[in-house]
Amino acid sequence: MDLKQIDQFAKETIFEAGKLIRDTFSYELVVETKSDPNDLVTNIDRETELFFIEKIKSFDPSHKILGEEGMGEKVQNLDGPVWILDPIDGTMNFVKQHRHFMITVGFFVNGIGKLGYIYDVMREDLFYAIEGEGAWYNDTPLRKLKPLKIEEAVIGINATWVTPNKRINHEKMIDLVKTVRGTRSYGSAAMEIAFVVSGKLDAYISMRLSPWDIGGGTIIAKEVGAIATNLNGNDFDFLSQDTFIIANPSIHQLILDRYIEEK
Ligand code: 2AM
Ligand code: CA
Ligand code: CA
Ligand code: CA
Repeated sequence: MDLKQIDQFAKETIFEAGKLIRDTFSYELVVETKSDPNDLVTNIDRETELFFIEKIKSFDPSHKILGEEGMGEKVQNLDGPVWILDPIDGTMNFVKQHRHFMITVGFFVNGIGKLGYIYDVMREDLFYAIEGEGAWYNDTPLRKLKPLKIEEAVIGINATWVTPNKRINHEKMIDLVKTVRGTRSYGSAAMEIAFVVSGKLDAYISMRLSPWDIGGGTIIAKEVGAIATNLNGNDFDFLSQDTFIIANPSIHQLILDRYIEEK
């Protein structure tokens, strides 16, 4: 398998999809809801996923595709070459803000992450990695993350987690928010992951994400030394939904030990 060739194909397809989104969304956006009134999907999410499926199938029909909108076949396992992709991560940002939404793509072979991409569609910024070769922000190599103290950390976290909830001890989350230097909430998991791997955030925590939200990002994470796990400290479950943390290696375990207590 020629990873360089697949990387070239992935980048071309992502750039082309990004251009299609930029060129069309201002005049033909149809917004619907999915699991709840805040869970949005648009015709462009679906069309972009279909665009990827058609491109990948003509590139190599043996490759499997797992996408958020379920337009690919049902993926039961990660055997062989598998693309895990989210055509638009941050759909609410897309609909409301017309910015801060990502295309994110991971290419796995037998469950091992080989190529990872997070593309900021409006900024035309690409974060990507090739397993074992490093990670880049556009043409600039991303450096290994430098250690820091929790008091110096800026973390991505959704405000609802510091209010009483069924899943976690929110008092400990309040402690975390008070301890760190600052918090941010961008509304796109892939964008927050891109910020952690490039040192613009030091951690990002989510109570529920799906494989396509993080697939590409975890591959970039590995190349810069960021640690990505579920909130039990184990590998994220790529065939289901799971909790998620990605963090600078100097604070990952500390956040889990001191501040995360699941009910
Ligand atoms: P999405 O925009 O692709 O749906 C928003 O906080 C972040 O969480 C986005 O990355 C969003 O991805 C993701 N997310 C995962 N499950 C979600 C859900 N049920 N409703 C809204 N956002 C969800
Ligand atoms: Ca969605
Ligand atoms: Ca998503
Ligand atoms: Ca999505």
